[in-house]
Amino acid sequence: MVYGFRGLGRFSAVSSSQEFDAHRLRLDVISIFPEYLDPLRHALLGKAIEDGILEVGVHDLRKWATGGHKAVDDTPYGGGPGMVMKPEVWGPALDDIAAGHVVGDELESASPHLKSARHDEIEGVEKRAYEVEAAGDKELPLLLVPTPAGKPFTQTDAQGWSNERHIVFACGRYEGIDQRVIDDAAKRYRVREVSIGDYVLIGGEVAVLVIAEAVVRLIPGVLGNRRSHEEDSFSDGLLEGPSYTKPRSWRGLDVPEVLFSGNHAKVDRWRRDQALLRTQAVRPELIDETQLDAADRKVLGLD
Ligand code: 6GU
Repeated sequence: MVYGFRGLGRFSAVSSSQEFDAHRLRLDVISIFPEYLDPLRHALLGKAIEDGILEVGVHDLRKWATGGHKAVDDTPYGGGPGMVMKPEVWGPALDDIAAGHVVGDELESASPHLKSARHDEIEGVEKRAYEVEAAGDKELPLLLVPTPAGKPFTQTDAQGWSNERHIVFACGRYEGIDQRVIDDAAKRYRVREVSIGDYVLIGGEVAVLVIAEAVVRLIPGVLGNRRSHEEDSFSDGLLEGPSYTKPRSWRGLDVPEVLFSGNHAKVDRWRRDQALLRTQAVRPELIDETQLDAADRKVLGLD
């Protein structure tokens, strides 16, 4: 694993508890391919880390493997192809991370300029475990288990999870994780098995990147402009229509005239029409779930 930085990175000796309280969301990810999670340090998520809104810990499952071969999987009972991830490895990993007994592997922003001294590099400072702050004490952390057999992940989930304080992702590979791990984890977590769509990935890592980005961008302060999520596709149950910028004419293609009218009501109506028509063409099933008024129905050619 090559991270720019390990240990309790952002915390200085003098202000560690203060900075700890400032973060909005702690994400821990357990995976046998921790380097797959490097993109969490980039762009929007890296900025959220830098701003102290987000903390990310990535953990190599193999650290909890025992025995000479450090095996994390075994053959399935009942036969069949593939391998199943072992409960004796996952159980202690999830126990340790729920209890905050894991130090290190925190991801820093990929941006180099804010590097401060490592907490455990400062003289006289003991390495210490991640601690759950007051607000999160009573609520169990949320355990998300990406699997194609899970409940479909939606924008509504992203909105709800953006208010969480501690989310742990358990990335399975191969044919999955022994089901008893998920059942047992319910003692220490609120557990959700989630799918990001009707197709099969090799493992949960890419799903974690998808879910983390969808969740973190909704945390107040991560995106500057509040309206930019109110108008997101799905926020009103419709897909967003087209957008345009300068120049007004490009390669013989003109920006629709209405956008220069200066009439906000007319522009809003046009945008709604475009959203309705695009949704009807691309995702007709979403129209059935949308509140339509007489003007909407007319545009769609209903009635
Ligand atoms: Cl969340 N995980 C895996 N492994 N495959 C998937 C998925 C998740 N969602 C769709 N396919």
